[in-house]
Amino acid sequence: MSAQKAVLLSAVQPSNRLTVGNYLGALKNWVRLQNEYDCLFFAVDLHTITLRQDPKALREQTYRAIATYIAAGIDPAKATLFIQSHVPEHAELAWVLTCFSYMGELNRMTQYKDKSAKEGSNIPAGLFIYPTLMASDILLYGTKLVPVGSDQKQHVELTRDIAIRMNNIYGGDLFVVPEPFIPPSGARIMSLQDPTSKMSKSDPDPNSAVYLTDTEDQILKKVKRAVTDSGTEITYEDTKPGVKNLLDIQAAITGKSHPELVSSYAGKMYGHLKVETAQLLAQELAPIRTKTDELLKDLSYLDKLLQDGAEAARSRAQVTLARVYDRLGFVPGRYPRRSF
Ligand code: ATP
Ligand code: LTN
Repeated sequence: MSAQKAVLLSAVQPSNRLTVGNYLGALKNWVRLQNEYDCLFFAVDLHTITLRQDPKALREQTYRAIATYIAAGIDPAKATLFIQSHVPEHAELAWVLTCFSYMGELNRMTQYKDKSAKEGSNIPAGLFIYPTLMASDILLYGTKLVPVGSDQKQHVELTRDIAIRMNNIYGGDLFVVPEPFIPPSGARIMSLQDPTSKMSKSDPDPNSAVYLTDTEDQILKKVKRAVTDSGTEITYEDTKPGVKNLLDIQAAITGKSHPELVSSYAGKMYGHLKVETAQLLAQELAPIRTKTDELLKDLSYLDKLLQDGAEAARSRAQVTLARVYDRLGFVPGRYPRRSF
């Protein structure tokens, strides 16, 4: 970590095992960018309770998420790794930001619209204000870059709006205004069962997603069963979302361009594309799966790492929260009296 490097921050909800969508849209890019930035990566357990979670599963998945970050290539000696609920400043700043966000803008969030539509008449209020907690995660650390999949772009834009709004009232140096980093390929991996909707770890159909815990056999079965399109020719077009999705997965793993991939499949069948995509996935994910399982055998190592991570994160978060409370006019209590 170096003070001169800009801050990069991202997180995943431990609401289930991670999918290859989370990996290609987020994690893989964290690994690519980690050396150029001062990085913080965490598991957002406070976010997961916007929908009901099984406590035992949540605990296991939270450890697993952190272990997966390391297994995927995040260097715990360089990045700060922690669990959101271990740093209470996240919930505290979130309250402030909730008071500076508008019902109308929260109501326009597509993730809220999608998730609340599945909840019937009892929609948890947390689901509605969820983006202000995410804004808090980001603004607490003076974050410049937020690498996420394209579904999260809207939340990062809302974070920018809230930051700019508060900077205009309380001084331009209150918050650093962050930017999203959306990868050129892999930003939106689609469900294997419905290639018109996003692959999601909370999809109840396990065949819709490749999980990072899946074995080579399971990956092959799922990808072979993936819904493709009518026709036989392998082209990269919106009218063939199933084929397009498999090509996207390949592009995100190999770094090859879509035209390059399409031309390599000239005269070949969908079956070829499926088997080769499955093989690429299996190759990429096997070492991550093995390393994750290894790390999960030693929870005391992870606990120590997470405790250090939370301490490091807290001392940074407190500086921001103290500044915000001071600018708002709160009487200093917990934090020493100082003039910001
Ligand atoms: P849930 O189903 O619980 O909402 P999710 O699978 O959508 O979960 P999140 O925890 O919301 O995952 O997202 C973690 C990160 O992974 C975010 O950066 C998000 O943009 C990215 N991501 C999630 N799904 C995909 C996907 N299908 N393709 C690319 N990136 C994705
Ligand atoms: N809302 C995000 C997860 C998330 C996040 C963040 C991502 C919570 N806080 C801060 C980047 C930066 C999601 O993926 N659903």
